[in-house]
Amino acid sequence: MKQTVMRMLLHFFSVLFAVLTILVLIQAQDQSGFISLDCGLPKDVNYSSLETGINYISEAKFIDSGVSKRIPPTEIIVKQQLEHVRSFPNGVRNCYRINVTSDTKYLIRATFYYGNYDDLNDPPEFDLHFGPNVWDTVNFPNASLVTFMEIIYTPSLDYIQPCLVNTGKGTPFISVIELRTLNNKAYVTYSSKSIVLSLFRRFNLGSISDKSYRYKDDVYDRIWNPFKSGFKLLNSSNNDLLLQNNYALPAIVMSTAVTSLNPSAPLNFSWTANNVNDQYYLYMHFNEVEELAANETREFNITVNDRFWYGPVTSYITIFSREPFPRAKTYEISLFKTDNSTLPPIANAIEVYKVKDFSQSETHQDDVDTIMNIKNTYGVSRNWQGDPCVPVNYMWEGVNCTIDANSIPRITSLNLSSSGLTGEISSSILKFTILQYLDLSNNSLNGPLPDFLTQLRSLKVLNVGKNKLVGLVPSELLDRYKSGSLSLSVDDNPDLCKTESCKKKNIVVPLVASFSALAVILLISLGIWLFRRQTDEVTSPNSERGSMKSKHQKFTYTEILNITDNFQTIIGEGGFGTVYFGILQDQTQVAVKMLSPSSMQGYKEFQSEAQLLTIVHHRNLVPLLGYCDEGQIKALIYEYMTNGNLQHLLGNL
Ligand SMILES: *[C@@H]1O[C@H](CO)[C@@H](O)[C@H](O)[C@H]1NC(C)=O
Ligand SMILES: *[C@@H]1O[C@H](CO)[C@@H](O)[C@H](O)[C@H]1NC(C)=O
Ligand SMILES: *[C@@H]1O[C@H](CO)[C@@H](O)[C@H](O)[C@H]1NC(C)=O
Ligand SMILES: *[C@@H]1O[C@H](CO)[C@@H](O)[C@H](O)[C@H]1NC(C)=O
Ligand SMILES: *[C@@H]1O[C@H](CO)[C@@H](O)[C@H](O)[C@H]1NC(C)=O
Ligand SMILES: *[C@@H]1O[C@H](CO)[C@@H](O)[C@H](O)[C@H]1NC(C)=O
Ligand SMILES: *[C@@H]1O[C@H](CO)[C@@H](O)[C@H](O)[C@H]1NC(C)=O
Ligand SMILES: *[C@@H]1O[C@H](CO)[C@@H](O)[C@H](O)[C@H]1NC(C)=O
Ligand SMILES: *[C@@H]1O[C@H](CO)[C@@H](O)[C@H](O)[C@H]1NC(C)=O
Ligand SMILES: *[C@@H]1O[C@H](CO)[C@@H](O)[C@H](O)[C@H]1NC(C)=O
Ligand SMILES: CC(=O)N[C@H]1CO[C@H](CO)[C@@H](O)[C@@H]1O
Repeated sequence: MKQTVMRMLLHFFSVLFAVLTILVLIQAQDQSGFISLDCGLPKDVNYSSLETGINYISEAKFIDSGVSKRIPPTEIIVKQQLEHVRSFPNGVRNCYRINVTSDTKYLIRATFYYGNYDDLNDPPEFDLHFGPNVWDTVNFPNASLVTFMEIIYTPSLDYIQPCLVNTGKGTPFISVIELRTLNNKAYVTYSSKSIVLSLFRRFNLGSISDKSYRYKDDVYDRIWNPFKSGFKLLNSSNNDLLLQNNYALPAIVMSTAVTSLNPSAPLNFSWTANNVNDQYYLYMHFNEVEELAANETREFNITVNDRFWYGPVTSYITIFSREPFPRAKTYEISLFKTDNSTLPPIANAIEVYKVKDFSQSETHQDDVDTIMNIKNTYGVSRNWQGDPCVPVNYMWEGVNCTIDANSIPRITSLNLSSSGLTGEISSSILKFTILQYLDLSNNSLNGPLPDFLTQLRSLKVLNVGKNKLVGLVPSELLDRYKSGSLSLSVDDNPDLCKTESCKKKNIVVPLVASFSALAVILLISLGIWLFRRQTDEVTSPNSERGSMKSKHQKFTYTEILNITDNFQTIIGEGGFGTVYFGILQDQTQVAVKMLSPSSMQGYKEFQSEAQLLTIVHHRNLVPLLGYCDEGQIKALIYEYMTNGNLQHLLGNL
């Protein structure tokens, strides 16, 4: 009895365990919060990496410049996502714009593999910016190596703009951009200003294999490289006991550890700063990998450059800095066994981050949205990418900015002179609440000079000269001009008036214009009528067919099938399709040119030929009797001339 209950319980728990395992696996498959861009991959292409199962997509929709290039097949390509690059031969700064969720912590990784894609055998050096801030310099000490940069960053806006900047040392390019949302409670820094952490070192300590682990072992797709030299390795036989914290560390990484070769000596790690002004944050991850007997304990304290940092460490835990360490040339981390401990210290994983100064704020989002709106509305074809105002030396052409009281850049000046603008003046300009200077001169803007411009209270200069604006200049703008608070230029707009009296005069002009237009139309109609009468006489010996023509200009596909007797007789093969013999209901013999659907050029010609030939008839043209335009089916129906010029018919289409 007892045994059956036990067995049932065991069964229940094994089922529960299996379900939990499946749930864990399902969770591990989840790529929500991942954005994985394979740069240079042809537009709309996507694939799942064989190595990791990560779904990579083309980044073409996130950037409107650069060219797609492929690593030559002679190079060794270790990973599929490194096969293409996007290269930026034009423009000094080229930027991606990637939508993100603001106030969410992201791990953002940019990867570069040169692979001699440009056949120059000379890897370039260039800068990587992050919006208005400098992220890093990308260089390749060894052309065959993959370089990557990784930051942990919490965007305050709902987009990020990684930029590649040409510094005169070769053409910038990029291979992969990856974004992964992290737990907001992990990698917390207790600092007043929001700090960006840039990856310096990340190691899987005591790994028994030479593999790097990432997704799916790591739900956040951090890359853990093996590190084992100089230590004694420890690996656990049961990973099931792995506890989890906000860092969601991979079990495979936490199941191995290192300890010092001499059990009584401290366990030491060290690194040398690239630059003594750099500041570092350290994250150490611990997990017991041995089964301790009742009389055994493991306990240790940690010092950094001989200063007490944390202790005693006793169990599964992540230890991290709340503040960056005091600046130093080298950093020496030592794990000391406490007096009570019977076992030496261990460590399973270590991460070191360098502080990045991303303190330059991005331009006010309203201003950015407005200028993007204007760029799209008018199709402005300038190299407007990345942040419009900052860094100052990359400020957009035609834009001037100021830094407001909250250190946020704002747009104060917009010069779109001679930019081929058409259409009316867009009211979205009003969202530039502190605009002082607006130059829209020498374009083809039409419509009125709108009243709403008076709402731009800070406006000091308004130049709309050399356009096609009509109507009256708003009186408030004129008042401001007269009082000297606004420099206003409205010259060279033939139909724009400064006074009411001028407006009355203007009403006459459109009237005259419409009268003359009417006259022209009448004249043209008369001409066509005369012309058609003449040509009809030539091409239509009997008036009956003339009337049939105008009635049956458009044929249906079913009619075509009837006319050609299901495409019974081929009379020729033209460049853009086949010509069939057919007979109309009135026994007129016709040639039916079927346009092959693949031929786009053919389709354009089809349209113009159909339009032209149904209107104009001429003795030197084969008379067109009609056409068919039903979806994919395009056909032209000509009069069939037994002694006529078949070559002409074929060559025409
Ligand atoms: C990947 O491509 C397929 C079609 O090839 C498409 O249906 C799918 O939506 C694409 N996936 C993504 C994430 O773009
Ligand atoms: C990004 O977001 C903006 C505004 O929310 C939207 O207009 C745009 O289409 C998005 N871009 C992409 C590539 O999804
Ligand atoms: C570059 O790296 C590869 C692979 O690690 C190595 O074989 C090669 O010798 C290196 N070349 C140079 C110039 O360091
Ligand atoms: C480890 O560091 C401590 C102090 O930081 C030092 O005394 C000791 O010699 C170091 N041990 C090794 C093996 O480097
Ligand atoms: C713990 O106990 C075992 C026997 O139970 C003994 O062999 C071992 O030396 C003890 N270890 C320590 C550190 O006391
Ligand atoms: C470890 O740190 C504790 C304080 O947390 C201290 O009392 C103890 O003396 C330290 N032990 C060693 C060996 O440094
Ligand atoms: C060390 O062991 C002694 C006696 O077993 C105990 O009183 C003391 O609290 C322990 N110290 C620590 C830091 O655990
Ligand atoms: C921007 O400001 C600079 C310096 O004040 C000035 O030289 C330049 O003409 C301004 N550009 C525009 C478009 O207003
Ligand atoms: C405005 O742009 C035009 C054309 O690009 C340029 O000629 C003019 O100097 C600019 N105005 C100012 C104030 O910079
Ligand atoms: C006006 O714009 C045209 C092109 O849009 C340009 O060729 C011309 O030089 C411009 N005139 C002035 C005065 O800037
Ligand atoms: C403590 C422990 O389990 N060590 C093992 C770690 O893995 C290596 C290689 O698989 C074994 O040789 C060790 O015995």
